[in-house]
Amino acid sequence: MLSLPRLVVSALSGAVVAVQALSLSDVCTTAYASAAVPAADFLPGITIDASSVITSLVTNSTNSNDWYISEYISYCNVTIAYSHNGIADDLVHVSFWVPEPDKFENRYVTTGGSGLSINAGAVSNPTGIIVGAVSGYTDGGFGTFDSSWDEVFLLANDTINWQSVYMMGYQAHWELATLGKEFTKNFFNVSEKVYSYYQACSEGGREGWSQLQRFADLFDGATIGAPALRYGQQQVNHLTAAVTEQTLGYYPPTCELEKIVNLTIAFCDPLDGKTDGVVSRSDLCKLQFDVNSIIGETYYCAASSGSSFTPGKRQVGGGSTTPEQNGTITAQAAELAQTLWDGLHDSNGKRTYIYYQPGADFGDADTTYNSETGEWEASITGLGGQWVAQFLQLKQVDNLSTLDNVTYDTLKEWMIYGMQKYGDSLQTTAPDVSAFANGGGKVIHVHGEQDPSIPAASSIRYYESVRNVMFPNATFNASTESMDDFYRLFLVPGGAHCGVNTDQPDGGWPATTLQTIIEWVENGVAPTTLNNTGTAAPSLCKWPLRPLWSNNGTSFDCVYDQASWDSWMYDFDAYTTPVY
Ligand SMILES: *[C@@H]1O[C@H](CO)[C@@H](O)[C@H](O)[C@H]1NC(C)=O
Ligand SMILES: *[C@@H]1O[C@H](CO)[C@@H](O)[C@H](O)[C@H]1NC(C)=O
Ligand SMILES: *[C@@H]1O[C@H](CO)[C@@H](O)[C@H](O)[C@H]1NC(C)=O
Ligand SMILES: *[C@@H]1O[C@H](CO)[C@@H](O)[C@H](O)[C@H]1NC(C)=O
Ligand SMILES: *[C@@H]1O[C@H](CO)[C@@H](O)[C@H](O)[C@H]1NC(C)=O
Ligand SMILES: *[C@@H]1O[C@H](CO)[C@@H](O)[C@H](O)[C@H]1NC(C)=O
Ligand SMILES: *[C@@H]1O[C@H](CO)[C@@H](O)[C@H](O)[C@H]1NC(C)=O
Ligand SMILES: *[C@@H]1O[C@H](CO)[C@@H](O)[C@H](O)[C@H]1NC(C)=O
Ligand SMILES: *[C@@H]1O[C@H](CO)[C@@H](O)[C@H](O)[C@H]1NC(C)=O
Ligand SMILES: *[C@@H]1O[C@H](CO)[C@@H](O)[C@H](O)[C@H]1NC(C)=O
Ligand SMILES: *[C@@H]1O[C@H](CO)[C@@H](O)[C@H](O)[C@H]1NC(C)=O
Ligand SMILES: *[C@@H]1O[C@H](CO)[C@@H](O)[C@H](O)[C@H]1NC(C)=O
Ligand SMILES: [Ca+2]
Repeated sequence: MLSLPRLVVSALSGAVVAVQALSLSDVCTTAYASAAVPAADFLPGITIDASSVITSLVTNSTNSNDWYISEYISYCNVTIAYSHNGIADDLVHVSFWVPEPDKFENRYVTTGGSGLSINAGAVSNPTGIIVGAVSGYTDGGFGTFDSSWDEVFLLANDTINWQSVYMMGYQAHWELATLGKEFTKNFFNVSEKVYSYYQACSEGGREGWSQLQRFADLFDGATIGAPALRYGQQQVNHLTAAVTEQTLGYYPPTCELEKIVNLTIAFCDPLDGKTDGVVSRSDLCKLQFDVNSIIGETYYCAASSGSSFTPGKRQVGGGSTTPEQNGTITAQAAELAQTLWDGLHDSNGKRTYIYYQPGADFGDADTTYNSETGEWEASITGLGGQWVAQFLQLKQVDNLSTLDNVTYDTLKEWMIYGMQKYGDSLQTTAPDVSAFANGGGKVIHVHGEQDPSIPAASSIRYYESVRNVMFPNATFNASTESMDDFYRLFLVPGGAHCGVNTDQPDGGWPATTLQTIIEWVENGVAPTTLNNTGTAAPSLCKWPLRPLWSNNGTSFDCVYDQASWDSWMYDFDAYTTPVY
C-alpha cells in the first residue's frame, strides 16, 4: 500500500472538490526528482550528488526483446551520479526509469548487462516499466552508459583496475538496487515495502546470481537467464572449439558444421515425441545420435560476405566472408563434433569442462576462410581471445594473436588461473544461498537448451550444486521440494543464447517470466510450469522434469527420466578442489 494515494486529493472547506491525477510530466522535473534522491551519505563509503540529477521525459517509445512482450511505454529517465569516497576521479551513473504515476505498482526492478557490459540499456529496461516498476541500470563507473568494462579494466599493461573488477563482479549492482529502492520510495511517497526484482540474462544473469549469493534482502525475486557462472571456465571455454580443431588438425568449412547441425536437429527432433522442428530433448539426442551415421552426406552453401565484429559484445556464429562450399561430411568433422560434445578433457583424459548440447549452433567452432591460401583456419572467438589476452595476461589488446602451442592442458591452466584470480569477484558459484532462501527470496532461472554460448549443462550443474550443498541429507524428492520453495529452473526447448533460436524458432522463449516471479513473491503462486511463446513448447517443464510428447504428438507431459538426468551430470575430475 502507498502511504499517499496516487491521486492528489485537494480539500477545500473540508470537502473534496477536486481529484486530479499527477501526470508523468508533473513529476519529471529536475526539482521533483532531485528531492527524491537519497541523502548524500545514505550509503557508507559513497557520496551521492543530488545536483547531478538529469531528467528527460520519454513518451510512447518501444523496444523489443524476447524477455517481454513489447508495449509502447512512457517514462521519466532520471540519472543520478555518485562517487566512492577516497578514489580519485570516481563517478558512477545510475539511470532510473520512472513509470507514469497511475501505472506505478509499488515495485523496483534492476536490469543487468551482457558480454562485457554491465547494462543492456534501453533494450532490457522496458521490462520494469511494463510491470509498473521503477526500472534501473548502472554504468558501473566505467564512463558512460555505453562504456563496457574492458575499456577501463587495465590502468596500464600488467596493472589491474581492481575497483572496476569488484564493481563489475557485484558491487555496482548492490549500490544500484539499494539506491533504486530508496529513490522509488521517495519518488512515490511509499512508506511501506517496495518489492524489488531483478531480470537479466548471460553476463546479466551472472550479475543477478552475484547478488542473491551475497545479499539476502536486496531482491524479493529474480528471473535469471543463462548466467555466465563459473566465469574462469566459461570464458576460456570459448576457445575449446578452436583448440580442438588445432589438436585434431582439422578445420571444417563453415557449411560442413552447419550441415551437421541441420542433420542433428533432423535426427533428434522426433525423439521428444513430436516432429516439429524443435529438439526439445537434447539429452535424448546426446544419448542416441551417432554422428558417424552422417559421414558422406552432402552439403552446399552459396558464397557469402561477412558481418563485422563488435569488441565486447557477445558474438555467435561466423563473421567472415566465405566462398561457395560444396562437399560431403568427413570422418574428421564427425570426430570433431563428437569431441566437442564430449566436453573439454585434459591430456590425462580428466574432465575439465562441458560443451553445448548437440543440435546447438557451432558458433565457437566457426573457421575463417583465407582467400590467399584457399584454406580454412581456426578463428579465435572474441570473448575467449580477449579474456585470455586482457584479463589473464593483462595486456591492453583485445585478442590473442595466436593459438600456437595452446593445448587442452593450457586451457585447463587458464581456467584454473582465472577461477583463482577472480574467485571472489567473477566466479559466482557460491552454492549456499540459504540466507536468500530463508529471507523468502524467490528465483526463476531459465536457460535455452540449445544455447551455443553458455552450456545449458552449466545452469544444471549450479542448480544441483545448490541442492547438494544446502540439502545434503535429504532424499532426491525431498530436496527437490525444498529447492522448489525458492529456486525453480526451466530449460527452454530449442532455445538459443538468451532468446529464440533462429534454427528452431518454434521453441520460443518465455516472455512473462517477470510477471510470474511477481505472482510468486506477492501472491504466493509458485509456477509449476512457465508460459512460453513457442508453439512447440507451450509451457516449460521445471527441472528435473523433462518434456515429452505422446500419442503422436498430441499430449504433452513433464516427466522424470533417470537416464536423461544422468546425462546432465558431470564429474569435473580434472580439479583437486570443488568446482560448483
Ligand atoms: C504510439 O506510437 C504508435 C506508433 O507510432 C502509434 O500507433 C500510437 O498511436 C502512439 N500512441 C500514443 C498514445 O501516442
Ligand atoms: C537517460 O538520460 C541519460 C542522461 O541524460 C542519457 O545518457 C541516456 O541516454 C538516457 N537514456 C534513455 C534511454 O533515454
Ligand atoms: C509526494 O508527496 C509530496 C509532498 O506531500 C507531494 O508534493 C507529491 O506530489 C507526492 N508525490 C506523489 C507521486 O504522489
Ligand atoms: C540448414 O537448414 C537451414 C534451415 O532449413 C537452411 O536455411 C540451411 O541452408 C541449411 N544448411 C545447410 C548447409 O544445408
Ligand atoms: C556440387 O558438386 C557436385 C559434384 O561435383 C555436383 O554434381 C553438384 O552439382 C554441385 N552442387 C552445386 C549446388 O553446385
Ligand atoms: C583474433 O585473432 C585471431 C588471430 O589473428 C583471428 O583469427 C581472429 O579472427 C581474431 N578474433 C577476433 C574476434 O577478432
Ligand atoms: C602493452 O602490451 C602490448 C602487448 O604486449 C604491446 O603491444 C603494447 O605496446 C603495450 N603497451 C604499452 C603502452 O607498453
Ligand atoms: C611454440 O613452441 C615452440 C617450441 O618450444 C617455440 O619455438 C615457439 O616460439 C612457441 N610459439 C609461441 C607462439 O609461443
Ligand atoms: C547431514 O548429516 C550429517 C551426518 O549425520 C550431519 O553431520 C550434518 O549436520 C547433516 N547436515 C545437514 C545440513 O543437515
Ligand atoms: C519422486 O518423485 C517422482 C516424481 O514426482 C515420483 O514419480 C517418484 O515416485 C518419487 N520417488 C520416491 C522415492 O518417492
Ligand atoms: C500464463 O498462461 C495462462 C494461460 O494462458 C494465463 O492464465 C496466465 O495469466 C499466464 N501467466 C503469465 C504470468 O503470463
Ligand atoms: C501423426 O501425426 C502426423 C502429423 O500430424 C500425421 O501426419 C500422422 O498421420 C500421424 N500418425 C498417426 C499414426 O496417427
Ligand atoms: Ca520435436
